[in-house]
Amino acid sequence: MISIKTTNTLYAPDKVDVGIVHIGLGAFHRAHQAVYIEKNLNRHQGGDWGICAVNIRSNTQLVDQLKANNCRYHIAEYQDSQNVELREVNAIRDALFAGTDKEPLFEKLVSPKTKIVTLTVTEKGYYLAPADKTLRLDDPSIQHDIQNPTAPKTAPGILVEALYRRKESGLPAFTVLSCDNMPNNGSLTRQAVCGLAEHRSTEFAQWIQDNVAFPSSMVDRIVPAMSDASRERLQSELQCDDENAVMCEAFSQWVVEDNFPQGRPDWEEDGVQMVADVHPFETMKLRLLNGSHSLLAYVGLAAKHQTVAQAVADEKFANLIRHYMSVEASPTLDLPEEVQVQAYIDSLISRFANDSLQHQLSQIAMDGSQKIPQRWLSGAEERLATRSSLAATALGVAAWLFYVRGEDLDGNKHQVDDPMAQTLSELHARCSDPESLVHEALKLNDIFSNTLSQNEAFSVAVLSAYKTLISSGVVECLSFNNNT
Ligand code: CS2
Repeated sequence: MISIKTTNTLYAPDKVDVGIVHIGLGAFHRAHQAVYIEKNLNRHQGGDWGICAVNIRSNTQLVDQLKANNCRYHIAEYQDSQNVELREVNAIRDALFAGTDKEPLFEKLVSPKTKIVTLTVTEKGYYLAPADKTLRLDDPSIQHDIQNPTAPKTAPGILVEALYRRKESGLPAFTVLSCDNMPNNGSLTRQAVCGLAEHRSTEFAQWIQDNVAFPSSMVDRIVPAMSDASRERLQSELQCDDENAVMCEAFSQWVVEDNFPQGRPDWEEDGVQMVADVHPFETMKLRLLNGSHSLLAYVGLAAKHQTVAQAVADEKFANLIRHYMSVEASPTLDLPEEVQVQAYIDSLISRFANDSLQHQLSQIAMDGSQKIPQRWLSGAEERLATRSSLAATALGVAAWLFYVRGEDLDGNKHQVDDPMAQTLSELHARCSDPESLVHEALKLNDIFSNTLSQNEAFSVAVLSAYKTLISSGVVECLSFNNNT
């Protein structure tokens, strides 16, 4: 018998003011930041930290559906398949699709009431080169925003124009809070925004440097993309008839650098960890959780697993990520004493095993070129500097390289969803033998740093894993000893 706990909104939504504009209205935002704000509004029985959530590229439909429901929706938080909390959320007070006409969005961004702008635009939405994190001036959208600064397309371009208008109106800047999976996401956002603002004027870029706070944050909650099957399940299992509902795990964590000159919700009362330095938490989460996710995705898909839970139920895969986390990734982390890394690893394995979530490996496999540098490669550099083994990481890189070929070992084709998909497909077309393929791939300096590209031990390890993978199959690649 499934146990369902129901939590309802305790405030009058229509009386809540908007103090936060969020760019990137997807399932993650609805299940993570919006839930923290919901708890805050519940505790205060209202207030002025409601959210205006915006999409700038896709998903008009979600915006329309939300608005049709006065932005009310539900979150189903699955502890496991038998224990669920069904939460009503009204924290999003307005939703916008800012496609070609961005003026309604600028109206919100320039409102004196807007104190914070939060972002979940994914790694590629910052237009920073994955390896060295410089602004991608060669990208057509960035070029567009340089040529048309008052009608920008990208998130950094929108922030630049909004900050420009605020400055011109004599309004204080808002605080920009990135909630994407990148190390030092605050500094990186600053880099993207200031890099673009430089093209407007050096003086304005300096004004941003001096006046805008870009705190970093680490966000964590496993929120698979919703599908028809998950919607049907919510309907039949929880009688939740809400087309905007989101299903996720019960666990949630948010670690935020406490730097909000224009004020902020008293998030610490809602379980948010407000800290001076997010970096150790972010690196741990990226290398352990996200690093394991990507490993399960590319290696797991090669073995025809579909979901994270399915992959970790396979002992060989549980062993692979245990080895990767304990032997290869943990030694690269510089953690505060109180963090128990082994307990964190154990908790990750049990979160991955939550089979209610049906978290598709193909979803995690998206945008690999943007994800693997911070998940695997910066740790790999540290391992190589101390001549330490990195067989699981190298297997990950080999399996990723195999995945971006767009065809599995049996000749079945799949779509490669990645901003570098074309480059990667051309690479496969050009290099038919593993030696030249690995050699050329590691020269892609958008992904691999010079240090990695030139490291002999790294290319030997990736090549050896790649050859085993294509000649003998995945299982042959999976004999790891966790004590080495
Ligand atoms: C995942 C993340 O899709 C992915 O790349 O690794 O979305 C992951 O589920 C979240 O970061 C968990 O907090």
